[in-house]
Amino acid sequence: EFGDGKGKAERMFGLMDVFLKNDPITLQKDILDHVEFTVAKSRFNFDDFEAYQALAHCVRDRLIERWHDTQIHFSKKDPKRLYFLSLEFLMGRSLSNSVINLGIRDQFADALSQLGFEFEVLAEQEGDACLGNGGLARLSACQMDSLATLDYPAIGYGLRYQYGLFRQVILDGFQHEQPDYWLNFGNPWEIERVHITYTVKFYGTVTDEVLNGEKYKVWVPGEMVEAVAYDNPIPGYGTRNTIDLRLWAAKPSDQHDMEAYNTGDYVDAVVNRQRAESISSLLYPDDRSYQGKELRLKQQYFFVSASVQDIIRRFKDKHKNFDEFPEKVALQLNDTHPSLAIAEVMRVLLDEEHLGRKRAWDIVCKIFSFTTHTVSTDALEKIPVDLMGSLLPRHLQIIYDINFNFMEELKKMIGLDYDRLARMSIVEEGAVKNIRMANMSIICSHTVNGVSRLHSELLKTKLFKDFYELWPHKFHYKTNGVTQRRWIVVSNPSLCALISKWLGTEAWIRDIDLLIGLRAHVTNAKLHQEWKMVKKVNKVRLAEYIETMSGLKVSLDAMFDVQTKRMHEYKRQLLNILGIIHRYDCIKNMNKNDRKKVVPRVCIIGGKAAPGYEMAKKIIKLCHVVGEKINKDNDIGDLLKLVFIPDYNVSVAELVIPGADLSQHLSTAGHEASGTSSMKYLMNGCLLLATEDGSTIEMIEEIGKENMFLFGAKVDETAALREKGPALKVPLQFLRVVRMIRDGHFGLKDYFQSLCDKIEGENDYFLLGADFASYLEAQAAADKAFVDEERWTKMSILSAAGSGRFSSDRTIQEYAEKTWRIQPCRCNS
Ligand code: Z16
Repeated sequence: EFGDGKGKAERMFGLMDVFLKNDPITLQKDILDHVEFTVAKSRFNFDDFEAYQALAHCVRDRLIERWHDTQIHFSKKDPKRLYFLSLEFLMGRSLSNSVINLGIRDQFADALSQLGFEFEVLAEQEGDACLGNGGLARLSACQMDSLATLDYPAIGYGLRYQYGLFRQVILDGFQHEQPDYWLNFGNPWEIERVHITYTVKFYGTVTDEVLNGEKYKVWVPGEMVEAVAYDNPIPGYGTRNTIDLRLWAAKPSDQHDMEAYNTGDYVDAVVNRQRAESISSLLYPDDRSYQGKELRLKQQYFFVSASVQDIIRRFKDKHKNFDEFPEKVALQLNDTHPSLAIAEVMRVLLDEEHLGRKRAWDIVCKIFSFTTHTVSTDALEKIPVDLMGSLLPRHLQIIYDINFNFMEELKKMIGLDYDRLARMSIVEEGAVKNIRMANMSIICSHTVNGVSRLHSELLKTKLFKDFYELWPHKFHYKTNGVTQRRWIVVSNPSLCALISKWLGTEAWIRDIDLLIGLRAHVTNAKLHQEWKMVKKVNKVRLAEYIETMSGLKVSLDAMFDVQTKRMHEYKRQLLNILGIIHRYDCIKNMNKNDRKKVVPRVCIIGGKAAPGYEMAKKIIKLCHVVGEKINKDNDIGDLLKLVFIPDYNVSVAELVIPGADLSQHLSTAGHEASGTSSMKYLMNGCLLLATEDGSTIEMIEEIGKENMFLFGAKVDETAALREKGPALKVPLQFLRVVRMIRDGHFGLKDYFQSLCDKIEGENDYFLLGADFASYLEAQAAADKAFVDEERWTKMSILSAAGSGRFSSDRTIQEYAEKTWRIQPCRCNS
């Protein structure tokens, strides 16, 4: 890794000028060289996309340079490393983020303008890397940015899907899914490592063997697949540190099925080999339901096995035995998706390293930490035992073994409470036996983290109560955060400049606590003026996008009221739509004079529904039919518009969030583990209309109730409301609005009946009826505040100023100090 000997290194340094240069002349030359030699176009004739490609490669060179320095530095220092295991990373675009973090955005912009190109225009050429579903996946991406920026020696591991999350296309108001074959145009942000490969085994049988008088298990696999590493450099901001996100792709193994070759059917054998690639072919688009699919389990094990081999190889490069393993390795499980890593580490230590059960178990217990992202039992992953036994026979044995020992220990501690024993067992008994991945993760991790304080309380009192009572010390929380680099600096350059100007420093980009400094100027008229200008600029940008996308012209004087997130019943997009119908109905019934007092609104909704989630898809269709009716109603004009933004993803979010005046976070209390979109809106000075759920509760502490529009039942009130059932008082307006849908006011009468059934009477599990009156009050309060421009601007400034706690830098620092126990390792060269 270090080259061979001093002489060679010296000769190398003599040849190059140490670092790549970033003056405009060098950059222009480098870009043109990439046009000619990488993109293979004439330097006198290339279009925007080709310019983007050349530019991207130019940035890539600089990333690789720092990446090397960082890896060599880490390798020399051999610090304890964090291995962040996640099946999903929602990275979005890389160009702007990279040049900003490298600190060379302006130099590139200059160089490009001299070549006749505009940086912004080229940046728009890049497609999103959508290797994840939603909040959980974007959280991983934000956390990678913070890990790099804070100089932590960390590596992310995941899967290099060939198809990212489906593209959402709306046809006649219905969602259709299209495959996202995102690698079609090449991916300059990854480095293929043809020599970093590991063999991953599946199926087969386990036999007993004796070695030096000791009995060992030997797994004879039935199938082998090769994992190839693709490294994605993640640059930190204000540091040379550039860390690695290593994604694995499946390739046929040479050992795959030698049998087939011997039978003589060469063509069939080669075609069959190719099927190995299907393991990393696609991302599952359901964000919280598990169907016990074999391919999904294969994906989980594939990426876990390759990562664990890589981790152990790296450790063994520097250490003679496993004594120091727990002092050098921290493994973070992002939800239960990578939790097979527990059984895999156990298997390697037992069957391959022959450490013996006690030592292996001792190591496992010291290295894993687990973060859970859900509040609902239904969302907890379960793997049918039969499936596990056929795909991973040795792992099933190990899991049974861990469970047996745990059950024995547990009996000693709690006695023969069979109900509780059954609840805590890793194995769920029943018609189909299942492995409960969450139970395994809790039992084998030293720490279990929730993603907000409320979430953690719910874990302790409900979801994992039995475990909390047994091991209270294991349970913690690290409230989620998002990175201000992407969510302010990249996506909202005007706000970024304004903040730096008023704080007199750019240091807040690394040290978010400084944002509080804005409070000192909260009544300053000049700041108000500039703040409103920034919002205007972003609203113009969003309005233009809406117009090109839907042909709809929207008024910039209207309040831009936005709800963007995955479509889910618990997130209650339906409540939003019912509120819009109510507003429409009210305006229709007003006289001219009253209409003058109406605050004009542009309601914007965006989000994908899981392809198999009927109700979520109906909500999308409802949004479209209601929007159609309202937007075509000339009598209403600019007073109300409803827009659905199709294919909501990271790059669309970067455009929508800065342009929002108000954002809605409507989950029924107790259902959103944290919520992270609210943090992005908050940082961008957007006001929040929200229930007291997830991380919103902590926002109240930072921003103050008086600067937010809160509504709805609190978490400890929901159970009583549900119990009331039919006796629950629901406002007349609610019944009226639901009736309008039922009666076919917006068409598709029959299609929407089932949707209406779900929110009426006892079926209204998510309490839309119960919260409706309070929701309308909060909306009215928002209208009132919006009319008072000065008050609104003040609230907006205070929202951004108080958002510091919700930076992923804070989250990561807490994880590093309290859970992973890792130290920064800054590369200065
Ligand atoms: C997901 O994005 C989340 C939870 C989950 O079980 C599965 C997926 Cl794909 C979300 C939570 O819903 C959200 O509250 C939280 O902020 C986010 O994970 C990150 O923790």
